[in-house]
Amino acid sequence: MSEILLTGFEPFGGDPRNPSSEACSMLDGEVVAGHRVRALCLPTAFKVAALKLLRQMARQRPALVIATGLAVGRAEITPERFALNFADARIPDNRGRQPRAKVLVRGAPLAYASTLPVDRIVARLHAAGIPATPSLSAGAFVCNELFFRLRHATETTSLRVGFIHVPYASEHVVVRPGTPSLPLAMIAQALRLAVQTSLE
Ligand code: PCA
Repeated sequence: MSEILLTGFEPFGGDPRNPSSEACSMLDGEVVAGHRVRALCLPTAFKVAALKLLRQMARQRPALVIATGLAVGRAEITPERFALNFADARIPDNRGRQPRAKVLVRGAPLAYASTLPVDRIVARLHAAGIPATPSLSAGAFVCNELFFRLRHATETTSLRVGFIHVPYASEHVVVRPGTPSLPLAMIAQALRLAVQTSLE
């Protein structure tokens, strides 16, 4: 059976949990639209995360790759439109690296568009009563870097790949009172629908 690769990140920035990897693991092993979902948790670290993802893709040869991460402060599920060839970290990553105003890949385009059907995903989530909106950019931290390297590596292929930022999970919000959040089960359902929509 062909496979879908779904990735999330380990906790970072002092937070004890990261809903992105937790929601992905909730889907691990599930069959969605005839494809087996495999979840992978990536280290929140520049370069290392992308290396691990690309290695897994070479082994697994998935039919679709959706990477996800936490965007603290966002209230909705946000499929990203563009990956930027740029890193500018406000905080160090989990290995202490903090690139400031750096080009990621010299000679590569300034940006790549997602090859996921971003607007159809958002419409599908709205139809399911899940708050969602397209986002222009994944920022300039590890999530954007992963998305950029993923797009760069697949530019000459027909593989659909993209990135979705998720809000804080309501189950974790006790750590950050007042932060916008969605229940983990809703985040997982959003990812399931995003996979389905991307395969249509
Ligand atoms: N969010 C961070 C990195 C890991 C994660 O889950 C980001 O938005 O870059």
